Amino acid sequence: MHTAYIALGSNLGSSAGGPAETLAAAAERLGSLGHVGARSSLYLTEPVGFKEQPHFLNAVVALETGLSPRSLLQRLLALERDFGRDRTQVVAMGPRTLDLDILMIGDFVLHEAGLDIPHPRIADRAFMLIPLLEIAPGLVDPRSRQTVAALLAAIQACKPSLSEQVVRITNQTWDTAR
Ligand code: PH2
Ligand code: MG
Ligand code: MG
Repeated sequence: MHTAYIALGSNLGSSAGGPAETLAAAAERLGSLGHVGARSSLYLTEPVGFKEQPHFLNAVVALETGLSPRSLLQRLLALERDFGRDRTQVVAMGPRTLDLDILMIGDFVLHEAGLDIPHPRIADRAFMLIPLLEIAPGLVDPRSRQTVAALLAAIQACKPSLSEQVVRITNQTWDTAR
């Protein structure tokens, strides 16, 4: 068994409803891949990369799973498709109904086709680090060997406006399922 940390993101509605309902339904479906443990709060976040798109909702959940990294990835991609993710018309970094990214899984460090673990951009992305810090404050990134708190402090040092870009929100649908 490994503990995987999965980042959830959405800025378009799906069959489940708006982004908040989509993330809540997706978190529930993650239960079919293992045991969902801690769930972060929901965060309203400024789009990173491609700016001309709606704000995102982001969160991170811990998943205890016996799946291998590759199997977990396949299952996450299938879940994304179930929530209407369309990878045929991709704007890089563009809007999506559901994005499920493996941030870390156990102590794996992998650089394989389509499977880069820990997430290759985690150290630049406050929308991943802030919710991850909330649920796993002592976690160490096995690639950089830095704590999540140290990675976040490094971003904060050059981007003091970060707290405006990643805002914790309350949402009944998400919070009642936590
Ligand atoms: N995902 C991206 C690109 N940009 N920005 C925010 N705020 N949240 C995301 O989840 C996100 C993004 C590509 O996966
Ligand atoms: Mg993704
Ligand atoms: Mg992503």
